[in-house]
Amino acid sequence: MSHTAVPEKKLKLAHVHEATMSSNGKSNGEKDVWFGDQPLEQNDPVIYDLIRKEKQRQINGLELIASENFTSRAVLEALGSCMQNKYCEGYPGNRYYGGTEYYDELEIICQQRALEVYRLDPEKWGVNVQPYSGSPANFAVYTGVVGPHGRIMGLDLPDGGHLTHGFMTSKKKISATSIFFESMPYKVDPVSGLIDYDKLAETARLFHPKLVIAGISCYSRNLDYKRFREICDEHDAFLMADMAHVSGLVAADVVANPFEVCDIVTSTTHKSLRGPRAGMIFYRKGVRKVLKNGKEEMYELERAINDAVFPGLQGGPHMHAVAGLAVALKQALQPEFKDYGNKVIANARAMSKAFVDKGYSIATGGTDTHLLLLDLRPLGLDGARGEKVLEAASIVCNKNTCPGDKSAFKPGGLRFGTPALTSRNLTESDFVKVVEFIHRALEITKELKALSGPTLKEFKAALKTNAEVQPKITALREEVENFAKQFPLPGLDTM
Ligand code: DSN
Repeated sequence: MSHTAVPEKKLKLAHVHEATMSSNGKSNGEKDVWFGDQPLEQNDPVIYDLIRKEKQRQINGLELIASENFTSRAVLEALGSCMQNKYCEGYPGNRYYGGTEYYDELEIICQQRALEVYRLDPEKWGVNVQPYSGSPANFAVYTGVVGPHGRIMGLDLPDGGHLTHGFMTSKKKISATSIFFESMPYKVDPVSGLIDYDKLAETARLFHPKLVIAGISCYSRNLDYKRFREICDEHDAFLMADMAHVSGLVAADVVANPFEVCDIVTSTTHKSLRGPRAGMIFYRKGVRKVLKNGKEEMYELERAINDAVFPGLQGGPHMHAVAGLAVALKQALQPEFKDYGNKVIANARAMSKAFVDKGYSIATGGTDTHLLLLDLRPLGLDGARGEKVLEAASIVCNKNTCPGDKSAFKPGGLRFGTPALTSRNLTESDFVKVVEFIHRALEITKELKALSGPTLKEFKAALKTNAEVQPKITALREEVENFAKQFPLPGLDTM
């Protein structure tokens, strides 16, 4: 509907609304049918109240999900801006709708900042900042570069890979990336927990992948990108890094850098990068290699990837997210961001050491990054029970498979990450205290497991009703919340 079709009365109401509102939020006399200027609190108290409660939960709790973070007030303001109102199909200078002048400028600034953050030469690298998030970004790369039923190899999900790296089980192709592309996973060594690169090389010699994914969802060690490169080169395959988890750490230059040897790098932007929920795809440009006859083979990724994002898979980009991303990238260019990256890793190491000091087992023995995987199997516990008790104590993390686990549905461990709490300025000694809280919750988990029936359902029911553990959980939650409240949350003044 064109705006001329909107009844004039409605448009007028949007303008006169403030003047005609009484203190109880009702309009004086005229029936308010448009609500254009009404604050959320008045316009939709139900949703307002849910947001208020969620904000309180974020303030009171200890957020340890490795893929989450607290973005800044400036990013939240950009996300909540009028930039969300506009359709912008196409790319800068070539849009399908009018009125996109400022969006072209915005998208170009965002692209420039993205290249600058990762110290990339614009002659050799390009970037698409339109993907809605990491999963669409990965799917766009496979669509544009690999093609239908082309062969991909990614780290298996139970071994720390991501759904979109081709996940399937023996019974079902679960991710669309294993339905529309032919997927062959590689794995970690079940004892060391480290990626088994020799086995990956051996399997690749049989499978001949078109693209190998170096990326993780739960793996705490630096990836050996050079080894991945060697494996790809044997098959003339593309090497794609999915740096979603570590994109902030790569920006801060405190972990292994995928850009040195990869052809393509995808990412989300809301994890360690601390931006809005969105995605990016970086691709190489120029000469790919010099052939034996001296001719140059060029990269042809730019067109393939851009076309796959739009019009291949997406419609209008979410330009408010692009605005938020541009803001986050500017923040990532500041010297303070390097400091943040160093602290994220120092805090993860402090957490890992504190667990080991208490006799716990950490997959791979420690961490080089922002996350660690606590193996609960030696204690006779599992991730699902641990996660539930921690949640009851306002400590938020997620159950995760450990090396050697047979199924993603019965995970033996818990994944913890430090990006979010580092954004609240917790230091290494604070994280040692956090480990103390987690230890107490796991002691309660052991006790409750012995008292409840054998199933998870019985355990969950007992968690709500058991008279012996209830007071312990309540006391722990109070301590956790009092501790958490000392650390201000970024963006607190925005809704
Ligand atoms: N859910 C994210 C993670 O935790 O790794 C990735 O999509």
